[in-house]
Amino acid sequence: MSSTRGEKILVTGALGQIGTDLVEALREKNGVENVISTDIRKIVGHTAIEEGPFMILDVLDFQGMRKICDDEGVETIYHLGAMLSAVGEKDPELCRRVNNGGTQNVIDVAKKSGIRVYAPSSIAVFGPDSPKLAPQDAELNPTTVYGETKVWGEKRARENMREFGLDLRGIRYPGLVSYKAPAGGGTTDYAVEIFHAALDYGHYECFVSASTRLPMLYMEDAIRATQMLMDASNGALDQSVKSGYNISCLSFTAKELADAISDRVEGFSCDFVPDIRQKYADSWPDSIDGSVAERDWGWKPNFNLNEMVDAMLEGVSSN
Ligand code: VAH
Repeated sequence: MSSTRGEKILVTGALGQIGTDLVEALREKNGVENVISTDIRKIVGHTAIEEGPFMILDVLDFQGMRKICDDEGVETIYHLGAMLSAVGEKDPELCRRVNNGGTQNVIDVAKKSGIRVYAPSSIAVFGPDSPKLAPQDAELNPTTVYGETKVWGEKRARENMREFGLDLRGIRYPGLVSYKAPAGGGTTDYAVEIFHAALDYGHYECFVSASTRLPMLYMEDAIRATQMLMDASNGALDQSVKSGYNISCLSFTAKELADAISDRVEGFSCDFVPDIRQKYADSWPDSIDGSVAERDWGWKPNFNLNEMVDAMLEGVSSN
């Protein structure tokens, strides 16, 4: 890895909710020209395209991925290209093909060229049999296909780390709340949509119940956690969990979020009309034990619920 000029980085799924924020942060740290954003489609006017190098890349295109990495001298891949829980449940076979196939391609390209990898996992790895405060080391019996693919990815990463010395790191992201890009077909998308609805219409019909409590995190914290993990020395990390670190995060109910918005947006109202996504949310823990990540690489979140709501309302208003 380079020491001064910044790393040469490839980002898959760069136009999505996480990618939009992560590409900005990586370009600020490593230099715009060192961060190649890629996605399966183009979005005209997207910052990741307008402000630096972009290429079309399908994560299932192994040869195409390898060619870009060879031609550009890529040192690190941030692999974000995947299908999330709600869209994954609509087409389970495609979800497995994209999520597992994409991760396998990234692993195969990376281990051939000594490339480091960041590949996020998710709190969706936990199933209904997990304690509601999910420990780092738990039985992982997810009931969504998306969750299955994340368990598969963590396991494949561990196998390739043992057999080939691959350096792949990942965080079990909770629901992520951001304003720079729309959420992309997940169950936690309600926590993003509600802000736009509050400011545009003064009302939101929430697709999970008022009492639904989930682990959540403001995107600025998620990006900082990602960079802290990737900057940590490998020796500091627990090799048995580094492909899927739990991290301390927020835990709030849909009603608590709606109430916090109502306190700030005059006349805002929210109805709770659960749909099929309630089933996915109910299978996940309420909160996360992030003590191992705190021990290994010092992770603590900055934003509490009120600070997140203030930042989101300001960001949505100005964006
Ligand atoms: C989803 N945002 O809702 C994702 C997340 C915890 C779930 O990984 O599918």
